[in-house]
Amino acid sequence: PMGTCPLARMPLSDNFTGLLRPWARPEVLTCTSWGAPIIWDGIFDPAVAQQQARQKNLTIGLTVFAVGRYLEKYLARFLETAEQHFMVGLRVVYYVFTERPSAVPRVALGQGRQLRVERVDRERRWQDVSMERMRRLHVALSGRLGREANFVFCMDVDQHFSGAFGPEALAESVAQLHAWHYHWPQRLLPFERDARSAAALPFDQGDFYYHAAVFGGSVAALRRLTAHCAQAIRQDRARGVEARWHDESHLNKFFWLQKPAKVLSPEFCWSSEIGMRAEIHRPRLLWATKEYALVRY
Ligand code: 2GW
Ligand code: MN
Repeated sequence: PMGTCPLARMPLSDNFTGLLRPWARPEVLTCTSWGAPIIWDGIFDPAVAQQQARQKNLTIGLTVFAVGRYLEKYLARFLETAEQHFMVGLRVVYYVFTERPSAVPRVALGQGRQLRVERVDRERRWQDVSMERMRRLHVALSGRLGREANFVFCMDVDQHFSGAFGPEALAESVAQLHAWHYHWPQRLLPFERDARSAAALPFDQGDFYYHAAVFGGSVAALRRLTAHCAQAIRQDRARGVEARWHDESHLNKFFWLQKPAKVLSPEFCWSSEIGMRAEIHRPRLLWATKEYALVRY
C-alpha cells in the first residue's frame, strides 16, 4: 500500500504526517489513483505531525464567513471549539469575514493565536453569500493573510470542532471527502454536468465529490484555487447560469483539473445526521443540523 502512494513518501518534512501506516485501516481507501494520501484516523502519528510542524515554525490561517444570522447562530461555538482542537500548539490567525465586525463575539484566545475581522458586504441572495467567498478569499490571500500565513484552511461556519484537527491535515493542497457521498459510485455524484456552466465535468468523469465546508493548502495554491473559482463564477453569471452546488461545484471542477496533494477522510468533517459508521472513528468537525427555514432568505 505505501509503495502505491507516492505523495505519501514525499520528503518526510513536507507531508506533516511522518511515515503513513495505511495497513492500520485496511477497510478504507487510503490512497488516490494519483498517489495522494487519504488521511484516516490511525494511519498517521499525531506526535510526529506536531513535531514537524513546530520545527517549521508555521503560521496557519483559518478563514470563516459569518454573514447575517449565521454570525449569532454559529460563530461563537465554531471559534470556541477551534481554540480547543484546531492546530493546538501552532501559531494560528483566524480571519472572520462579516458585514458586522462589532458583533463578532469576544472569544478568549490561547497563546500565539490571533483573530482578525474583515468587513464584507452582505449579498442579497444566499447563493451569492456563499459564492462571493471565493472572490473575497482571493483578495485576502493577496493581502495580509497571504503574508502572515504559510498554510490556510477555509471553512463553513455552521459546524463545530469535536476532535483534534492538527498538522496531519496540512499539505500544498487539501480537499475534504463529502460525508454524504464518499461511498457512492461516480455516476451518482452530484457534479455539475450542464456544459453551459464552467463547473461542468464531462459525463462519466470525476474523482471524488469534495465538500466545500473544508479546503486548504499553501497560500500560493489557494490563490490559484480561489482565482479559478471566482473567475468561473463570474463567467457563469455573465452567461446566466448557476452551478448546481454553487461554489462547491466550481471547487470540485478545480480539484478535478488540479488534483489535491492530500485528501481528508470524512472523519474530518462528519454529519451526525448520518449516524454512526464503523469506519468513522473520531469526527474532528460536526455539521450543525440544517434549519433552512430559519436562516435562508
Ligand atoms: C447560506 C445559505 C442559505 C442561507 C444562509 C447562508 C449563509 C451562509 C449566510 O446567511 N451567512 C453566511 O455567512 N454564510 C456562509 O456561507 C457561512 O460561512 C456558511 O457556512 C457558508 C456556506 O453556507 P451554508 O453553510 O449554509 O451552506 P451548506 O452547508 O449547504 O454548504 C455547502 O454548499 C454551499 C453552496 O451551496 C457551499 O459550497 C458550502 O461551502 C458547502 O459546505
Ligand atoms: Mn455549511
